[in-house]
Amino acid sequence: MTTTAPHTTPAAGAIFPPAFRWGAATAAYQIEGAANEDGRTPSIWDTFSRTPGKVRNGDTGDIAADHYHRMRDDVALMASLGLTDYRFSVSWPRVQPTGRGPASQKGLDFYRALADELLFRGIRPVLTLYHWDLPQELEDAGGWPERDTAYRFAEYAELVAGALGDRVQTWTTLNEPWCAAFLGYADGVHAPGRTEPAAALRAAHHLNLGHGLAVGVLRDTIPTSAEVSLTLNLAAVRPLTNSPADVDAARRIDALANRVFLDPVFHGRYPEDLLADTADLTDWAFVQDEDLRVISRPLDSLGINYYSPTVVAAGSHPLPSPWPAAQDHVRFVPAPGPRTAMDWPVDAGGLYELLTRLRDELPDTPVLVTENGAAYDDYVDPSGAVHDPERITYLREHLEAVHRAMEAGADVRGYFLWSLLDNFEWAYGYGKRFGMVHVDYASQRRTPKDSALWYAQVVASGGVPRE
Ligand code: IFM
Repeated sequence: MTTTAPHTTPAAGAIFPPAFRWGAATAAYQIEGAANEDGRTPSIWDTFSRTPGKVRNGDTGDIAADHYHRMRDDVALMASLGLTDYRFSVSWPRVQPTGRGPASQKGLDFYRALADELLFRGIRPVLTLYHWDLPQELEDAGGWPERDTAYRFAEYAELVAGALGDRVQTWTTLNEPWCAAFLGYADGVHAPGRTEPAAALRAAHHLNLGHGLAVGVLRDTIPTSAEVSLTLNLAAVRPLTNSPADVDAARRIDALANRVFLDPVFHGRYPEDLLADTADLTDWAFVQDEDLRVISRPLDSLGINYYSPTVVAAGSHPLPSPWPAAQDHVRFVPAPGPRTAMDWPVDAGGLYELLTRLRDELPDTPVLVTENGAAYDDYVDPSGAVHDPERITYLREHLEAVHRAMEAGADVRGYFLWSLLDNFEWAYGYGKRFGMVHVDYASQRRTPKDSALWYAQVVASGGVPRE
């Protein structure tokens, strides 16, 4: 494999600070495979993907990109691309089968070996504790709508922190709790596939509580120099017009997508308008004394994942919906612009908007862009290459937006491309390819796409070359 990038200096273009972190991201269920090995038990995604009609083509994560068996080669691939950081998630049912009790030594050994391999190659491990693979037994006991799940999560965090605290410097509690709560429990398009809007609000709170409890455990277990973080997929919400009704629709979605996490985590309160908007579904009595103090334990950074903006107007949308109590108030409007294979609009302005919003609202919190990228219908051509010019354009525009936001004062410390490898894209199965490295699932052959070679050049030169 020849992926080593030449050391070039970007001719003018966007030049990032020397300490900027250049990474790629993955998640356990999406790449590991080995679903039934070494004591791993089923997660909600194993169950969901086996439920007919839930995942395109009946795809499952049983084999995925077989990373569990190819980890060392995959880390070598990262090194050949020059990555400074690698963001991965730990599979809860692999390290604590069934979600309770002692750790599986084999499970922990895998992640210790991964961290060691990364460190050996000079790549910083960035560990996420929860990227949606709740042990099925915990869902059988009620899942995230149950308060006990937050305590189980803290117990699991302690096991992982005890085993990897000496190797991993950056810790993220949750990835995209919005998806876990609202796609999983209100919309039902993600595991566990429930369509219970009130339960989704409980789930959001218990994810927040689990996060806060885990922050406490991490602070007590890992070195004080370690960085503790949380990753949110904040929505860049735009009203279609400036009419009061459209602006109010945007306010509702901002509360349900953004402030339901940002406010308790950074300000120790739930937004009043969110409580009012959802009053017909719940009185929020599940928020107990002390919860908000736990949830708002200080963080060292915030991760944000961004793909495309969200445009809304006054109106309605059908049920089931991931937006509890908003179906009679909000209409979702397709944003203009070119589309990715997900049919998501390409609009880097949304990333700039989010980063400058965080600059203003959380001026003391450094930010990592922990996911950004695009799916396209990539294939290996007869010469063995994968040409993906649209992805290069997408990455260029978004990196330039990050750079513009930094010039405008946003404290952005790193960028993680989603994703290192093509992988299991949840309900879309293997039909959507987000990787900068193509995976042929039959042979498990990895082929760096043109975008990987381009990104390697960006990393090597510390900036985005002029087009
Ligand atoms: O693949 C997902 C990832 O697991 C979470 N963030 C969005 C990505 C693309 O949909």
